[in-house]
Parts: sequence; C-alpha cells; structure tokens
Amino acid sequence: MKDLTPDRSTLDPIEIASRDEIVALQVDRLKWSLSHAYTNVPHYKAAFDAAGVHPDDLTALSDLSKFPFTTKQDLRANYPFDMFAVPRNQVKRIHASSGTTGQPTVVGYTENDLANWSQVVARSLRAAGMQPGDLLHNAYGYGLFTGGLGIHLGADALGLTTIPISGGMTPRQVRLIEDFKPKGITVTPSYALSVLDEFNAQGLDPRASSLEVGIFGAEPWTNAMRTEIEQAFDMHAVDIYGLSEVIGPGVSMECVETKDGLHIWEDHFLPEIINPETGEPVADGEIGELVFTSLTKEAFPIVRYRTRDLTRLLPGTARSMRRMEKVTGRSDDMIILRGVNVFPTQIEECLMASPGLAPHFQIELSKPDRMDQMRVLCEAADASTNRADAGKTLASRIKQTIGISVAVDVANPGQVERSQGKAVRILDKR
Ligand code: DLL
Repeated sequence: MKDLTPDRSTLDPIEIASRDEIVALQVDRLKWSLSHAYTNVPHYKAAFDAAGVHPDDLTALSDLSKFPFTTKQDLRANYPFDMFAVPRNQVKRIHASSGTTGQPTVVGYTENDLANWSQVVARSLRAAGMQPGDLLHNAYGYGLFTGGLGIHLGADALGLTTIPISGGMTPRQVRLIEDFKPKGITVTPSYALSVLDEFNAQGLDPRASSLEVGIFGAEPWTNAMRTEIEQAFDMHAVDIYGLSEVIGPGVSMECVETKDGLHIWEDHFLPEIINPETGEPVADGEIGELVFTSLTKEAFPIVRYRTRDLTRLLPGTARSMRRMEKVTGRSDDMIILRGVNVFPTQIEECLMASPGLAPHFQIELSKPDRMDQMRVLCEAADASTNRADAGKTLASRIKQTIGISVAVDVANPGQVERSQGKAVRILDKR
C-alpha cells in the first residue's frame, strides 16, 4: 500500500493548533450555540428553564454538564421543523433519517452550515489521503440520507473529481471502478464486501484495481474487517463517523497515517462521554455513551445529543483534536443473551478469525421456549469449506471469547443477504 500521509502544510491550522487554542475557541462557540438554541428553539428554552439553567451560566466547558440532554424522542416530538433555529426560508437543505423504526428525524442546514459541513468532510477526505485532483467513487446513498450528498459536498470543497454513483447496481460499481480508475471509494464497509464479491464473480482481481483508499462508515465495523478489506483490495481502509442529528458524515475521521481511532473535529462538535445509566459524564479514556453539542450550527443547533453510540475519548495523535475509539456498537444493538451483553461487532470479530467463512453474517434472535436464542447466519468462503466443521469452530470460538452458546448456520456462498448500504445485522424474531 502506498504512503498517503498528507503534507502537514495542507492541513487546516486548527487541526494542529494547541489544546489551549482549541478549548478557547470551543468556549466562545459553545456560549454562542447555547444562547442561539435557547433564544430560537422553544424546545431548548423550555428544557433549559425546566432544568433551571440559562446559557449565561456557562463560563467553562465543564459547566455544560448542567444542561439537559436532547434525545431522539425530543426530535420526534418536534417533527418536522420545530427544532429549527432559523426561519424555514433560510434553510437551504433538509436531510432525514430513514424512519424505519418510527417517525423520521428531520435536520436542516443554512448556507453557512453547508459550508462548515463541506469543510469538515474535506478535512476528513484529506486525512484519508485524498488530494485535490484525485478521483473519488462515492457509493454512499444519495437522497435524504446524509452519506452521499455529505461526502459529495466535501469532495467538491477539497477539489476532487467525484463519481456520484450512489449505492446499488453492484456490477456497474465494478465496471466504473475498472474503467474510471478512482483512487478512493466512499462506501459502507458491508457494501464494500458486496463490491468485493462482484469483482470475484467477474473474474477480476480487486488487488489490481486502481483503489488506494476506502473510506468506510455509517455502521460499526471492526479492525478484523479492516485487515480483511485492506488485504482483499490492497488499499488502506479508514473509518469515518457521523450522524444526521449532528451534521452527517465528517464528525470524526481516522487519519490514514495512524489508523488509531477517529479524530473528532472539535472546533465544530464538542464530545462528552456519559454513563448511559446515570447520565453523569465520565473521564476521558472511560467507555460510555457518546454525546455531542454543536458549536457552529445555525439551522439545527443540537445540545448534548445522546447518540447511543458507545466508545471512549482518547488524546490526539496525528492531529491535536481528541480521538474517539472505533464505535463498538449502539446501545440499541446490544443483545442481552441470558444475561451476557453482546454486540454484533463481537460476532464479526469471531467470524473474521474463523477460517473458511466469508465475512457476511446476520444474527437471528428467537425465543422458542422462553429462553432467548441466538443463531449466527453466515456462509462458506468457497466450495472447499467443510460447512459443518466451520460452523462448530465458530460456535466454540464465540463460546470461548464472548461466553455465550449460539447456533451457527453455514450456508453456501452467496446465501446471506447482501447489504446495499447499512447492513441489517439483527433479525429479531422474538
Ligand atoms: O450514517 C452518517 C454517515 C454517512 C457517516 C456516511 C459516515 C459515512 P445516520 O444515518 O444518521 O448518519 O446514522 C448515524 O450510524 O449514530 C452510528 O450508530 C452509525 N455510524 C455512523 N458512522 C459510523 C462509524 C450516518 N464509522 C449512526 N462506525 C451513528 C460505527 C457508525 N457506527
């Protein structure tokens, strides 16, 4: 793999500023953001008043813990536009979550918000090793989902040539990679595996493709998956994180030179980690639920938003801004199986360590006799795999490393449902 480390002179000065400078900027911006939310969004005025706090009470970052959290329910209760802090005609763009689990969450952006978003995404793409003039194959979905259009904005700002292919039509994805020869691909890691299958199905060598870096996010994925994808394509695989409620992709990004967790663009998004049960902030380094407060957003300021994503904060390395560890999972995706907490990423790790199995999987939960049962649905890497043996090996690895007994079904290659965007990992039949 080529060294893609960006030249430090091309970074935004704030990326390598001192911690003192970053904190001073955060305090100023946080005061503005809290007062903007309080003055312009009835929900925030009511919530701050009920908690007995006022934006003027904040003099240091640590004062933020006095302010109330915002949850997905709050956003739903204010559907569609009541969380907006500017008149509707100043909102240039609207995005929304898919709403498959309830009412969609609607978010809005002013012209300045779009400019800031493009800046943090451009920074992220540069951190992945992309440079002005490079070709980017953008396979995140275009539409209400923030992935496609969010990456596109940042690619424009960085001066890339973008192929806005969006998700789906996998044979065409492969053809355009072969014909256009992009340097980078932006895609969910699970869909990258579908693209990989298609390379193999067409008898093409993915390692011989032009791709030098894959920028993967929108769903949890493990370091084991990183190794698998890097080897399969002979390219770097880096992690990009974000959520619509905070802005979209580009909240934090892993640097290609270190691949040691994701630097949070702290000049725009202030992170906290809290104990999900008590709501109390925990110290940097401790695992808990990630909470974000926006520092510059005009249309849709967000105060102490509970992401439900679990991770921990670590000091900066390649950049001055703090890192978050790769997200292990969402608290919503945590399965409690006979008293043991399990995340799909743990199953992924066991699967990747098991020879003869393809990296595709789903987890089926059922309750045949009042006891929860988990079945891992996966498939053989190729016809040479002994499916029964491979299944036993995976079940015993899961028993040893996670401590739970599960059934494993190893199907023939191609049988597990493929992702076109975010993978559906859990099939809950209880
Ligand atoms: O998934 C934004 C995005 C698009 C990020 C493209 C990266 C690339 P939502 O649809 O609102 O936004 O979903 C946000 O997805 O709270 C996490 O649970 C999960 N997620 C996003 N990125 C990662 C990641 C986009 N790198 C939700 N690792 C978040 C783990 C991620 N989970």
